[in-house]
Amino acid sequence: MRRIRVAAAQMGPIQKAETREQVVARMIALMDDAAGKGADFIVYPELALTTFFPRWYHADRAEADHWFEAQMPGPQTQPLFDRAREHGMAMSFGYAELTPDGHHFNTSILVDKSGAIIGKYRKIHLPGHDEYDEERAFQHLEKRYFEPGDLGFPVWRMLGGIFGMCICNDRRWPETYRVMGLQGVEMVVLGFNTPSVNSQKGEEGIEQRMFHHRLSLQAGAYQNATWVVAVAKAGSEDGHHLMGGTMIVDPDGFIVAQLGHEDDGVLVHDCDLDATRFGKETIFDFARHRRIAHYGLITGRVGAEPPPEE
Ligand code: CDV
Repeated sequence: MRRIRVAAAQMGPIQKAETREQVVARMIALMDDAAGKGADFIVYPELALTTFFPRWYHADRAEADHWFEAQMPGPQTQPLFDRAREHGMAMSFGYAELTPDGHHFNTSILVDKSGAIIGKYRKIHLPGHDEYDEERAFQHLEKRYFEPGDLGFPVWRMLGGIFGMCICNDRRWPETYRVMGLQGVEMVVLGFNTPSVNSQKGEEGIEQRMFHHRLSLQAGAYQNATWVVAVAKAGSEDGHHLMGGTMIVDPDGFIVAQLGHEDDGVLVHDCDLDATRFGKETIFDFARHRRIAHYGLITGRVGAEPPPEE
Protein backbone atom coordinates (compact mmCIF):
# COMPACT_ATOMS: atom_id res chain seq x y z
CA MET A 1 0.00 0.00 0.00
CA ARG A 2 1.39 3.42 -1.02
CA ARG A 3 -1.22 5.79 0.36
CA ILE A 4 -1.30 9.49 -0.60
CA ARG A 5 -3.92 11.65 1.07
CA VAL A 6 -4.88 14.13 -1.64
CA ALA A 7 -6.83 17.36 -1.16
CA ALA A 8 -8.58 18.63 -4.28
CA ALA A 9 -8.92 22.33 -3.39
CA GLN A 10 -11.81 23.70 -5.41
CA MET A 11 -12.01 27.47 -5.64
CA GLY A 12 -15.22 29.41 -5.95
CA PRO A 13 -15.30 32.33 -8.38
CA ILE A 14 -12.55 34.96 -8.49
CA GLN A 15 -13.86 38.34 -9.58
CA LYS A 16 -11.84 40.65 -11.82
CA ALA A 17 -11.43 43.11 -8.97
CA GLU A 18 -9.97 40.55 -6.54
CA THR A 19 -6.27 41.04 -5.75
CA ARG A 20 -3.57 38.35 -5.73
CA GLU A 21 -3.25 38.86 -1.98
CA GLN A 22 -6.95 38.12 -1.45
CA VAL A 23 -6.77 35.02 -3.63
CA VAL A 24 -3.61 33.72 -1.95
CA ALA A 25 -5.30 34.19 1.44
CA ARG A 26 -8.17 31.99 0.20
CA MET A 27 -5.69 29.37 -1.02
CA ILE A 28 -3.93 29.38 2.35
CA ALA A 29 -7.26 28.91 4.15
CA LEU A 30 -7.96 25.89 1.94
CA MET A 31 -4.47 24.56 2.67
CA ASP A 32 -4.96 24.94 6.43
CA ASP A 33 -8.24 23.05 6.14
CA ALA A 34 -6.49 20.31 4.13
CA ALA A 35 -3.67 20.13 6.69
CA GLY A 36 -6.24 19.68 9.48
CA LYS A 37 -7.55 16.70 7.51
CA GLY A 38 -4.05 15.20 7.20
CA ALA A 39 -3.46 15.85 3.48
CA ASP A 40 -0.03 15.13 1.94
CA PHE A 41 -0.72 16.88 -1.35
CA ILE A 42 -3.04 19.76 -2.31
CA VAL A 43 -4.17 20.46 -5.86
CA TYR A 44 -5.68 23.82 -6.91
CA PRO A 45 -7.38 24.81 -10.21
CA GLU A 46 -6.15 26.15 -13.54
CA LEU A 47 -5.29 29.90 -13.37
CA ALA A 48 -5.83 29.72 -9.61
CA LEU A 49 -4.49 33.21 -8.88
CA THR A 50 -6.87 35.21 -11.09
CA THR A 51 -10.26 35.32 -12.67
CA PHE A 52 -10.52 33.37 -15.94
CA PHE A 53 -9.26 36.42 -17.86
CA PRO A 54 -9.24 34.87 -21.39
CA ARG A 55 -12.94 35.73 -21.53
CA TRP A 56 -11.97 39.42 -21.71
CA TYR A 57 -10.79 40.90 -25.01
CA HIS A 58 -7.92 43.39 -25.12
CA ALA A 59 -7.15 44.83 -28.55
CA ASP A 60 -3.62 45.39 -27.30
CA ARG A 61 -2.71 41.99 -25.90
CA ALA A 62 0.02 43.50 -23.69
CA GLU A 63 -2.80 45.02 -21.62
CA ALA A 64 -3.46 41.48 -20.38
CA ASP A 65 0.07 41.14 -18.98
CA HIS A 66 -1.03 42.17 -15.51
CA TRP A 67 -2.76 38.76 -15.19
CA PHE A 68 0.62 37.04 -15.62
CA GLU A 69 3.33 36.10 -13.08
CA ALA A 70 6.87 37.02 -14.08
CA GLN A 71 8.25 35.29 -10.98
CA MET A 72 7.27 32.08 -9.19
CA PRO A 73 7.24 32.30 -6.29
CA GLY A 74 6.89 36.08 -6.36
CA PRO A 75 6.21 38.45 -3.49
CA GLN A 76 2.45 37.75 -3.51
CA THR A 77 2.72 33.95 -3.83
CA GLN A 78 5.65 33.41 -1.43
CA PRO A 79 3.26 33.10 1.59
CA LEU A 80 1.58 30.11 -0.08
CA PHE A 81 4.94 28.38 -0.53
CA ASP A 82 5.91 29.21 3.06
CA ARG A 83 2.69 27.75 4.45
CA ALA A 84 3.01 24.59 2.32
CA ARG A 85 6.54 24.06 3.67
CA GLU A 86 5.34 24.64 7.26
CA HIS A 87 2.66 21.98 6.76
CA GLY A 88 5.08 19.67 4.93
CA MET A 89 2.51 19.50 2.13
CA ALA A 90 3.21 19.07 -1.58
CA MET A 91 1.09 21.22 -3.91
CA SER A 92 0.16 21.92 -7.51
CA PHE A 93 -1.55 25.01 -8.92
CA GLY A 94 -2.06 26.78 -12.21
CA TYR A 95 -1.16 30.34 -13.18
CA ALA A 96 -0.43 32.52 -16.19
CA GLU A 97 3.33 32.52 -16.77
CA LEU A 98 5.33 35.33 -18.40
CA THR A 99 8.88 34.13 -19.09
CA PRO A 100 11.94 36.41 -18.86
CA ASP A 101 12.17 36.40 -22.67
CA GLY A 102 8.54 37.45 -23.10
CA HIS A 103 6.66 34.19 -23.72
CA HIS A 104 3.18 33.60 -22.30
CA PHE A 105 1.96 30.21 -21.12
CA ASN A 106 -0.96 28.70 -19.22
CA THR A 107 1.17 26.84 -16.69
CA SER A 108 0.94 24.56 -13.68
CA ILE A 109 3.66 23.58 -11.26
CA LEU A 110 4.42 20.71 -8.92
CA VAL A 111 5.95 21.71 -5.60
CA ASP A 112 7.36 19.10 -3.22
CA LYS A 113 6.85 19.13 0.53
CA SER A 114 10.08 21.12 1.07
CA GLY A 115 8.60 23.96 -1.03
CA ALA A 116 10.85 23.34 -4.07
CA ILE A 117 9.32 23.52 -7.55
CA ILE A 118 10.18 20.12 -9.03
CA GLY A 119 7.91 20.16 -12.08
CA LYS A 120 6.39 22.52 -14.60
CA TYR A 121 3.76 21.86 -17.28
CA ARG A 122 2.57 24.33 -19.94
CA LYS A 123 -0.91 23.76 -21.41
CA ILE A 124 -0.67 22.15 -24.82
CA HIS A 125 -4.29 21.92 -26.02
CA LEU A 126 -5.37 25.58 -25.95
CA PRO A 127 -9.09 25.92 -26.76
CA GLY A 128 -10.83 28.96 -28.17
CA HIS A 129 -9.71 31.58 -30.67
CA ASP A 130 -7.28 34.47 -31.06
CA GLU A 131 -9.44 37.31 -32.44
CA TYR A 132 -12.69 38.81 -31.16
CA ASP A 133 -15.51 36.53 -32.31
CA GLU A 134 -18.88 38.26 -32.41
CA GLU A 135 -20.66 34.99 -33.22
CA ARG A 136 -19.95 33.65 -29.73
CA ALA A 137 -22.11 34.32 -26.68
CA PHE A 138 -18.86 35.14 -24.84
CA GLN A 139 -15.17 35.11 -25.68
CA HIS A 140 -12.61 32.37 -24.99
CA LEU A 141 -9.31 33.96 -26.04
CA GLU A 142 -6.76 31.44 -24.82
CA LYS A 143 -5.19 31.29 -28.28
CA ARG A 144 -4.71 35.07 -28.13
CA TYR A 145 -3.04 35.26 -24.73
CA PHE A 146 -1.07 32.00 -24.55
CA GLU A 147 1.35 30.05 -26.71
CA PRO A 148 0.96 26.25 -26.86
CA GLY A 149 3.07 24.59 -24.19
CA ASP A 150 6.60 23.58 -25.12
CA LEU A 151 7.45 21.11 -22.37
CA GLY A 152 5.53 17.99 -23.45
CA PHE A 153 3.81 15.84 -20.82
CA PRO A 154 6.57 14.90 -18.38
CA VAL A 155 6.09 12.97 -15.13
CA TRP A 156 7.93 13.36 -11.83
CA ARG A 157 8.74 11.17 -8.86
CA MET A 158 7.44 12.61 -5.60
CA LEU A 159 5.97 11.25 -2.32
CA GLY A 160 6.96 7.72 -3.38
CA GLY A 161 4.89 7.85 -6.57
CA ILE A 162 4.88 9.03 -10.21
CA PHE A 163 2.89 12.22 -10.90
CA GLY A 164 1.90 14.09 -14.05
CA MET A 165 -0.03 17.28 -14.79
CA CYS A 166 -2.29 18.58 -17.51
CA ILE A 167 -4.64 21.56 -17.66
CA CYS A 168 -8.37 21.80 -18.37
CA ASN A 169 -8.96 21.19 -22.09
CA ASP A 170 -6.02 18.71 -22.14
CA ARG A 171 -8.25 16.32 -20.17
CA ARG A 172 -10.44 15.77 -23.22
CA TRP A 173 -7.57 14.38 -25.33
CA PRO A 174 -6.58 10.69 -24.97
CA GLU A 175 -3.03 11.51 -26.10
CA THR A 176 -2.54 13.54 -22.91
CA TYR A 177 -3.02 10.56 -20.62
CA ARG A 178 -1.32 8.04 -22.89
CA VAL A 179 1.94 10.00 -23.14
CA MET A 180 2.04 10.10 -19.34
CA GLY A 181 0.83 6.49 -19.14
CA LEU A 182 3.85 5.48 -21.22
CA GLN A 183 6.02 6.95 -18.46
CA GLY A 184 4.21 4.92 -15.79
CA VAL A 185 2.13 7.76 -14.36
CA GLU A 186 0.22 6.86 -11.20
CA MET A 187 -1.60 10.13 -10.57
CA VAL A 188 -2.55 12.86 -13.06
CA VAL A 189 -3.58 16.15 -11.47
CA LEU A 190 -5.37 18.90 -13.34
CA GLY A 191 -7.30 22.10 -12.80
CA PHE A 192 -10.08 23.47 -14.98
CA ASN A 193 -12.23 26.52 -15.73
CA THR A 194 -15.14 25.20 -17.77
CA PRO A 195 -17.99 27.56 -18.68
CA SER A 196 -21.28 25.82 -17.93
CA VAL A 197 -22.64 26.71 -21.38
CA ASN A 198 -21.00 26.22 -24.77
CA SER A 199 -20.37 29.73 -26.19
CA GLN A 200 -21.10 28.43 -29.70
CA LYS A 201 -24.09 26.18 -28.89
CA GLY A 202 -26.41 27.58 -26.23
CA GLU A 203 -28.41 24.36 -25.87
CA GLU A 204 -25.27 22.58 -24.65
CA GLY A 205 -25.59 23.28 -20.94
CA ILE A 206 -24.18 22.06 -17.68
CA GLU A 207 -25.64 18.53 -17.81
CA GLN A 208 -23.96 17.67 -21.10
CA ARG A 209 -20.75 19.48 -20.17
CA MET A 210 -20.55 17.58 -16.89
CA PHE A 211 -21.12 14.32 -18.75
CA HIS A 212 -18.20 15.03 -21.11
CA HIS A 213 -16.03 16.06 -18.17
CA ARG A 214 -16.67 12.78 -16.33
CA LEU A 215 -16.37 10.73 -19.52
CA SER A 216 -12.94 12.18 -20.28
CA LEU A 217 -11.56 11.76 -16.77
CA GLN A 218 -12.92 8.26 -16.30
CA ALA A 219 -11.67 7.04 -19.69
CA GLY A 220 -8.22 8.58 -19.15
CA ALA A 221 -7.91 7.00 -15.72
CA TYR A 222 -9.12 3.53 -16.75
CA GLN A 223 -7.21 3.28 -20.04
CA ASN A 224 -3.95 4.19 -18.34
CA ALA A 225 -4.57 2.65 -14.89
CA THR A 226 -3.92 5.93 -13.12
CA TRP A 227 -5.57 8.10 -10.49
CA VAL A 228 -6.96 11.37 -11.86
CA VAL A 229 -7.57 14.37 -9.60
CA ALA A 230 -9.58 17.14 -11.29
CA VAL A 231 -10.13 20.48 -9.56
CA ALA A 232 -12.57 23.19 -10.62
CA LYS A 233 -12.68 26.92 -10.36
CA ALA A 234 -16.47 27.27 -10.17
CA GLY A 235 -19.33 29.69 -9.80
CA SER A 236 -20.11 33.04 -11.31
CA GLU A 237 -17.15 35.28 -12.20
CA ASP A 238 -18.45 38.75 -13.07
CA GLY A 239 -21.64 37.17 -14.43
CA HIS A 240 -19.92 34.31 -16.29
CA HIS A 241 -20.71 30.93 -14.80
CA LEU A 242 -18.13 28.13 -14.49
CA MET A 243 -19.26 24.61 -13.65
CA GLY A 244 -18.04 22.71 -10.59
CA GLY A 245 -17.29 18.99 -10.81
CA THR A 246 -14.18 18.64 -8.64
CA MET A 247 -13.63 14.89 -8.42
CA ILE A 248 -11.18 12.06 -7.88
CA VAL A 249 -11.23 9.06 -10.22
CA ASP A 250 -9.55 5.77 -9.35
CA PRO A 251 -7.42 3.63 -11.70
CA ASP A 252 -10.48 1.50 -12.58
CA GLY A 253 -12.24 4.63 -13.86
CA PHE A 254 -14.66 4.98 -10.94
CA ILE A 255 -15.44 8.37 -9.40
CA VAL A 256 -14.56 7.78 -5.74
CA ALA A 257 -15.10 11.31 -4.40
CA GLN A 258 -16.70 14.51 -5.66
CA LEU A 259 -17.80 17.92 -4.44
CA GLY A 260 -21.40 18.98 -4.89
CA HIS A 261 -21.04 22.77 -4.57
CA GLU A 262 -19.36 25.71 -6.35
CA ASP A 263 -17.56 27.39 -3.44
CA ASP A 264 -14.07 27.19 -1.94
CA GLY A 265 -13.74 23.73 -0.38
CA VAL A 266 -11.44 20.73 -0.08
CA LEU A 267 -12.21 17.18 -1.15
CA VAL A 268 -9.87 14.80 0.68
CA HIS A 269 -9.33 11.20 -0.36
CA ASP A 270 -6.78 8.49 0.38
CA CYS A 271 -5.35 7.22 -2.90
CA ASP A 272 -3.37 3.95 -2.90
CA LEU A 273 -0.85 4.26 -5.72
CA ASP A 274 -0.47 0.47 -5.69
CA ALA A 275 -4.06 0.29 -6.94
CA THR A 276 -2.62 1.24 -10.34
CA ARG A 277 -0.64 -2.00 -10.55
CA PHE A 278 -3.35 -4.47 -11.51
CA GLY A 279 -4.40 -2.51 -14.61
CA LYS A 280 -0.81 -1.73 -15.58
CA GLU A 281 0.16 -5.43 -15.30
CA THR A 282 -2.87 -6.93 -17.06
CA ILE A 283 -5.23 -5.38 -19.63
CA PHE A 284 -3.17 -2.18 -19.97
CA ASP A 285 0.28 -3.77 -19.80
CA PHE A 286 1.47 -1.57 -22.64
CA ALA A 287 4.70 -3.51 -23.26
CA ARG A 288 2.73 -6.68 -24.03
CA HIS A 289 -0.30 -5.36 -25.83
CA ARG A 290 0.38 -2.10 -27.70
CA ARG A 291 0.89 -2.35 -31.48
CA ILE A 292 2.77 0.79 -32.38
CA ALA A 293 3.28 -0.28 -36.00
CA HIS A 294 -0.38 0.67 -36.46
CA TYR A 295 -0.41 3.98 -34.58
CA GLY A 296 1.72 6.12 -36.94
CA LEU A 297 -1.17 8.39 -37.97
CA ILE A 298 -1.49 9.61 -34.41
CA THR A 299 1.78 11.51 -34.60
CA GLY A 300 2.05 11.79 -38.39
CA ARG A 301 -1.27 13.51 -39.09
CA VAL A 302 -2.96 16.41 -37.28
CA GLY A 303 -6.43 16.79 -38.84
CA ALA A 304 -8.80 14.08 -40.07
CA GLU A 305 -8.48 13.23 -43.79
CA PRO A 306 -11.39 11.00 -44.88
CA PRO A 307 -10.81 8.76 -47.91
CA PRO A 308 -11.86 10.22 -51.30
CA GLU A 309 -15.55 9.88 -52.13
CA GLU A 310 -16.41 7.10 -54.62
N1 CDV B 1 -10.16 26.46 -19.77
C1 CDV B 1 -10.51 25.53 -20.69
O1 CDV B 1 -9.65 24.90 -21.28
N2 CDV B 1 -11.85 25.39 -20.94
C2 CDV B 1 -12.35 24.48 -21.92
C3 CDV B 1 -13.67 24.97 -22.47
C4 CDV B 1 -13.51 26.17 -23.29
C5 CDV B 1 -14.35 23.89 -23.31
C6 CDV B 1 -12.55 23.07 -21.37
O2 CDV B 1 -12.12 22.13 -22.05
O3 CDV B 1 -13.16 22.91 -20.33
